[in-house]
Amino acid sequence: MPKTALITGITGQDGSYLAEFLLEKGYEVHGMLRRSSSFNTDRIEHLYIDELIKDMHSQRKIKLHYGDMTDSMNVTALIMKIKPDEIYNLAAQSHVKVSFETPEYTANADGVGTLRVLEAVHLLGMEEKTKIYQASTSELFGLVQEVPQKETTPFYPRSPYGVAKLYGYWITKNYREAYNIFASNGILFNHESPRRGETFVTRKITLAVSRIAQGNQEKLYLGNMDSKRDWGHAKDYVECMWLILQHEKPDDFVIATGEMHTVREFCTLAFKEAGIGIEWQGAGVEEKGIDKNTLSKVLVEVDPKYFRPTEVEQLMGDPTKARTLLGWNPTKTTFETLVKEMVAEDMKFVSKEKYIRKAFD
Ligand code: NDP
Ligand code: GDR
Repeated sequence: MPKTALITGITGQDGSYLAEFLLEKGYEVHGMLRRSSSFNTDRIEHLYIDELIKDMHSQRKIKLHYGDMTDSMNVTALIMKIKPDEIYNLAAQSHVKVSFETPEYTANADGVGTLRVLEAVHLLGMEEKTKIYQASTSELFGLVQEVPQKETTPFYPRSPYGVAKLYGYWITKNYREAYNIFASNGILFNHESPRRGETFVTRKITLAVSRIAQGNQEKLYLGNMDSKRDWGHAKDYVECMWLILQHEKPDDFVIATGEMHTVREFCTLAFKEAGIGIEWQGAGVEEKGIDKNTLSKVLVEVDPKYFRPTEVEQLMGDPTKARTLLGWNPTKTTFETLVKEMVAEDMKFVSKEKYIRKAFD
C-alpha cells in the first residue's frame, strides 16, 4: 500500500516541490486548494489533471480538495476523508510585510490554522496513524540573540507573521507532548527558487533584473538593502521536510545553509548574471545602484515603502543537528548557483512575456 500524504499549501512554492518529491517516492498525494476567482494552480499544473480531461490520461497524479486553514470543519473533514499517514502543514499567509497589514488573518491562518490540523488528528483518534510536519520559520528568532541560530536559541519574533508562527511552533510541541502525536517542527531559513512568489525579495530582484536586461523595465525599487539572510534552495529543503517525518522520533530541526548574504549582494550578483555591472552609491534611502557601463543610469533605488515597522536584520542558521541526525546535506546548492538558476529561468520567462506583449502591440 502506498503511503498517503496531505499537503496544505500545495499551490505554493514549497508545496509544489514537495508534491513532486513525494510522488517520486510513490506516495498518494492530496492537496488543499483555496477557492480563488482566478487560477492559482500554476505551480502544480504539470501534476494535476483536471477531472474533465482525466480520461485522456492514464491517471491523475495528485488529488486536490477545496479547503481553507481558517475553516475548522473543512480541515477536520478533509483529514477524516483522506486519513493521511503524513500531513505537511505548509499553508500560511507567508509574507512578513503583509502580516503587518493583515495581522488577525495571519494569526488565524498561520497560528490557529496549525491548531486546527493538530486538534483534528486528536479528535479523530488518529494520533498513532498520522505524522505531522509543521512549517516553522527562522522568523521565530527575529531579533537575533545568538549567531548562528540553532534549535536552542531563544525566540524573539518581530512581526505578526513571526508571532503567529511562534504559536504554531509551540502548539505543535504541546500536542506532541500531551497526546503523543508524531508532530515535528522544521525551522526553515529562507529558501528560494524560480517558483518563489514574485513579491519576496529574491524573485522580485531576479524578475526585475531580467526585465531591465531585456529593456522591459527601467528601475528596481527595494527596501532594506543591508538585511542579511541565509538563502537556500526550496528543492533541497522539501527533502528535509520528508526526512524529518522519517526520523525515529518527532523532534524540531533548524534547516539552513550556514551562510549569510545581504540583499545588496544578492542584487549585485543577479545583475552580474544578466551581464550588467552595478556600482553602489549613497546609503540608506539615498542608496542607488548605478550601471557601471554608463556610470549615470540608476537601475536600483531604495523606496522606504518597502521598510517594515520592525525588521529582522540578520539570520544565519546552524544545520548541524539536521546534518548529523537526518543525514541532510545543507550545501547541495550554493548561493551563486541559486542566483544563477533564478536569473536564467526569469530571463526565459521575460522573453516569453515580451513575445506575448509584441503579439498584442
Ligand atoms: P507560499 O506563500 O509560496 O505558499 C503558501 C501556500 O499556502 C499557498 O498554497 C497558499 O495558497 C496557501 N494558503 C495561504 N493561506 C491559506 C489559507 N488560509 N488556507 C489554505 N491555504 C492557504 O509559501 P512557501 O511555499 O514559500 O512556504 C511554505 C510554508 O513554509 C509557509 O507556511 C511559510 O510560512 C513557511 N516558510 C517558508 C519559508 C521560505 O523561505 N519559503 C521559510 C520558512 C517557513 P494560494 O496559492 O491560494 O495563495
Ligand atoms: P522574509 O523574506 O521576510 O525573510 O520572509 P523577504 O524576501 O520578503 O525579505 C527578505 C529581506 O529583504 C528585505 N527587503 C525586501 N523584501 C521584500 N519582500 N521586498 C523588497 O522590496 C525588499 N527590499 C528589502 C526585507 O526587509 C527582508 O529583510 C521569508 C518568507 O518566505 C517567510 O514566510 C519565511 O518564514 C521567511 O522567509 C524565513
